[in-house]
Amino acid sequence: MSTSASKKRNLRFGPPPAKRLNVEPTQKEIQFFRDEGFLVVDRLTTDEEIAWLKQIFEYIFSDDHQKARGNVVDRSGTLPDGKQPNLTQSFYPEMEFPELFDTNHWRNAKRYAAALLGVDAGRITSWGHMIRKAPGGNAALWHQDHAYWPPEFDFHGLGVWLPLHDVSVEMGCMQFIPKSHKRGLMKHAHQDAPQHNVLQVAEPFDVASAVPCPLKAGGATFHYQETLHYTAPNTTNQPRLAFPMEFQIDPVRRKTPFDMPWMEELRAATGNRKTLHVADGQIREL
Ligand SMILES: O=C(O)CCC(=O)C(=O)O
Repeated sequence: MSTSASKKRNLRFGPPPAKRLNVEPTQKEIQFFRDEGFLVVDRLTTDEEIAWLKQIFEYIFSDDHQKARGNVVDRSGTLPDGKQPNLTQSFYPEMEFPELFDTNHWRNAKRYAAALLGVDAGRITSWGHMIRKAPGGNAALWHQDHAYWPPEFDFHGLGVWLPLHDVSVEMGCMQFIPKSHKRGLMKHAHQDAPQHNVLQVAEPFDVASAVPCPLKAGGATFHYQETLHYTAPNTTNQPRLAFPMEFQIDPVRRKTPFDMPWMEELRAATGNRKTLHVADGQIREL
């Protein structure tokens, strides 16, 4: 990504801090990811950059931004009247803040993604989302990311999950089922009304094998697109702020779509049959 576009803009929170951090995976980390389907990296970005990212995050979830752009979605499911959502998500912050591509976080995550996926970095694009789990916020139930993607395409990608502070199990850090990525796409079901599009896996697996991955600020986890993962309800009195990004090669159309009845239920419930793909801030219909 070019940085010149963001330099010409009037940046609300200024450019990312100048301090550079370059990290790349060791052979041992690459092998671990391929065997187990996930990886914990203690340092992907700097404390200074985390503080800068946090300002963007808090602005995106603020009432002012919500009134102006209205793009924060409630992932808490069907709430009784008047109850405030406790799990909210905002998609594609990089479209409004392309300076997110000028960060240590993005450069390092992309370098890791290319090595872990075993593809040239030039073939990889990315998109992000931000998830705010307020105190009392729900669990993200066990799922594979691939279950959210259109059945008509093959994907090869991973998620990198960056919390904007230290994160514990009780706050909702990531947890993974080792080797679950080797099971391929598993059956999923809607946890709530299909239009809310909140999925959980609907096949047996060994939940006792789950590996919780608490992190210090600046660290991140990586998981393959078919790795089962979960975050617990936030039982602390602090909101949990996470900035996950997906790194993928271009989707490839399949001869026969995957069997994903939950996707048909979503399409029927919303009437939306478009398959949109976001790649480095550019949106296109597949
Ligand atoms: O942040 C969360 O609670 C869930 C995140 C997640 O499922 C993901 O990034 O793939």
